Amino acid sequence: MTNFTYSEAALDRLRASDSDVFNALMREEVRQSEGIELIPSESYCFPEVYALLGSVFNNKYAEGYPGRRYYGGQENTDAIETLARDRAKNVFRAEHANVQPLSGCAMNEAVYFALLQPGDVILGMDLTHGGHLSHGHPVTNMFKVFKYVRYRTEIPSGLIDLEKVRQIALETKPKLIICGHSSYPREYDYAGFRKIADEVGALIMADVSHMGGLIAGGALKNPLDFGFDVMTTTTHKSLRGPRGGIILCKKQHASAIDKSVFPGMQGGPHMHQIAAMATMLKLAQTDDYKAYAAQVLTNAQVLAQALLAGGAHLVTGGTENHLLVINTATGFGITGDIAEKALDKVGITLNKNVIPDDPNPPMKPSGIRFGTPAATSRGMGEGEMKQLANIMLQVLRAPADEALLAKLREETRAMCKRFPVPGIENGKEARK
Ligand code: DSN
Repeated sequence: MTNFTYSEAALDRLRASDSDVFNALMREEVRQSEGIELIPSESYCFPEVYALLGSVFNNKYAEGYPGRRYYGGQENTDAIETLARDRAKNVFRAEHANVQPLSGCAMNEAVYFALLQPGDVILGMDLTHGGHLSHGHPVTNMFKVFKYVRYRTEIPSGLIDLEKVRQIALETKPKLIICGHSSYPREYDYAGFRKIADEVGALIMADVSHMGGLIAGGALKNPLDFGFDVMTTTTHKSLRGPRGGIILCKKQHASAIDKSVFPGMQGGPHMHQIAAMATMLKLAQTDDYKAYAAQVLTNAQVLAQALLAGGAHLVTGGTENHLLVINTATGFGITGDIAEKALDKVGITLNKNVIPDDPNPPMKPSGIRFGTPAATSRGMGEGEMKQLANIMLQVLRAPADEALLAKLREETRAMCKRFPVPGIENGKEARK
């Protein structure tokens, strides 16, 4: 075995002791290698990340923060957490960084509890218009604690009307306003949101989980440059790191944020995750990374133009970031679930998605959502995006044509062979 992702000895042990899980792992490597990943919140982590996630840092308890821990033996954990915090501050031009959140929802919840009291009003984007679950959806636990109010996008433009956001803020007097989304294909007007927050005396936070890597690479605007109080980002999406979250904030919020994460929300931090974050944040400062971030946006533009030319109806008419939402119901007469399944058959993975004011239910919505970080991180460029759009259009026009789908599956497989997934280049061949 010459694969880079896991140590050979550990893998041999796994094969011997649990062939069920070993085989699932091998199948997943093949699935990821031979298909084109377009889920916009996914990407392929740097190979170095696998090395650290599979490392002895997994074994260490480290409650507390560098220099103030509750257990001994912290000389190396202190070193990596300090590196991760300093690099995060440097990459995002932040006054303070907390790198301990285990993942996205816990990260945002820690911010709410740090800055607010139960019952306070939070203004965030409606999930059915592109917002995120952790910004106050009624099914979440946070909905029982805080009072969430929502802004929406306009129909038919699909864009946020800032004056409407201002009116909601004036009426509801939020203590915190959130910019952030999971399916809004446009840049936010951070300066405009900051002005509204100032007018109503609210704190302002941006959850840039989808775009963290694009901000780090200088391809998109950084909310912290607009005086935001807090910015959160997960680390496993466009950033290409381990699963996890980072909270960046002004110095005045540092102590409240740190206490809210530990001991408020969590116990022992996942030090293997933090080690991998530290390395990811070093790699995020390279010229290669800047080129990757710029290419993610270029690829999204090329994909958008080719799909528009082929008759696709894009929500907002295009994209300014890494993601696209297509109304498949109006453009192709099929719901998003049918599109998702047909595309899956040709090796293109994306997700069905509601469109703003969707007349259809979430499991049979009117659209699909997809993006370019993963394909870009394996080296695909403009030519591949045009080819991809062409394949997608054929599938969307004839989702039940099994012979066509089988032919297109071979085309995507051939394309994937030319662009190995970082870190599992030799996986399949090596283990035959
Ligand atoms: N599940 C992620 C997304 O797809 O947007 C966010 O948590």
